[in-house]
Amino acid sequence: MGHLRWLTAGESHGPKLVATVEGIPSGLPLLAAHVDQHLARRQRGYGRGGRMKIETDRVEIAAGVRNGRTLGSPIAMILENKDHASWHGRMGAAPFAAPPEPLTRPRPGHADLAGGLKHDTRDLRDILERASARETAARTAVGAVARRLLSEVGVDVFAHVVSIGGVTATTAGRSHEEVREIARGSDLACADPTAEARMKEAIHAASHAGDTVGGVFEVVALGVPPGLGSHVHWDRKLDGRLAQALVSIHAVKAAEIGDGWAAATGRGSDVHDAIGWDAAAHGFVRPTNRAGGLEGGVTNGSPVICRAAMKPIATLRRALPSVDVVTKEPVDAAFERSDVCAVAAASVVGEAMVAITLCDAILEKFGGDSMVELLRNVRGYRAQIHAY
Ligand code: EPS
Repeated sequence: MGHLRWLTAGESHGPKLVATVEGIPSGLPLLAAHVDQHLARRQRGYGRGGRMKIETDRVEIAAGVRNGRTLGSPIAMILENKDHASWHGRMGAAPFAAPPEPLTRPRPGHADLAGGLKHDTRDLRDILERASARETAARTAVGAVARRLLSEVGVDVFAHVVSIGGVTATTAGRSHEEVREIARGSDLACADPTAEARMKEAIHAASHAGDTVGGVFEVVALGVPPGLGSHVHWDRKLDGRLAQALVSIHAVKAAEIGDGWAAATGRGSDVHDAIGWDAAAHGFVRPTNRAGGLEGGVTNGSPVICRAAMKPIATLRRALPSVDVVTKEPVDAAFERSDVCAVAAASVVGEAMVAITLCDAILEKFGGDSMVELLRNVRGYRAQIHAY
């Protein structure tokens, strides 16, 4: 809803990625290390491509922070693309000395053809450079700022991989905290070690076949106060905002909240979460959380749970049939270094997008120009809820 405003700029092999974040109150402790830890997590994962060996993403906080604390002014963050060094003469703002070879063989599933048609370019590099998932490094940096604010409010966001290449993990019987800890230690951000081993086999087999695999990840937010979002208008409902945030991630084709698609098949009595009252704690309790923490577009105090489905990456070594956009002849789609599977990385980006969306909803509800003011408002509201 625009209480937290942010934009990224940057091409995959351009000199730098840039992110600007506006709306964070003053007085939030923020160090480059807070951002770098999540940038490093995004670069991990079995099945990543050669790019991850070249880049070790580190943020430079160029504005909006003084002496380790936010100023309330726009925060500017810069990430260097180390790989840019090998793209001189092909990427960069200055006119090229000689025209580089244009990329004319669009990859089915990538933005190449649709973007080429839209922007009237026959060098599809003009499109793919920005469409690349490299941009998610900048989103991860923005998400890290949002996470810092959320942690002051007592909200923790984590993700884990639910399936890859048709192999599904089971987390039944595990607490959210256990899932978070096991996933944090896994190469695939997966909380089921048996499934993780089979997922690696699926990635390995796809790699051998020159192919790619997708999957599903789940993002969980703990400690979310009830009452974020709104029931009154389509664009203020938090479930819709979360879905938009998740589907905007590269290669994500679907998102669900709570039981999502499965909720469409059961009866109402199977789907809805009963309401109880805990007299000792003086609070409402929900023995189940099929709604994923959202009812009517508003958080209900249960953990917020969303899932996103990522299609297999569109850059295949065993290239798919395509058409040269200049000659109109049938060709193999272009292949450049890529990932075989980036679902674990996407789960970190999913954490970032959910954190950004929740941070926006928190700023919308509690406002405040300083963290002191914001946290006072949060405390007052929590006391009000307790007295309800
Ligand atoms: C990525 C950087 C990209 C790709 C990948 C993700 O770098 P490069 O194109 O130089 O290898 O590895 O992007 C895609 C798979 C894609 O389809 O755009 C990253 O930083 O995550």
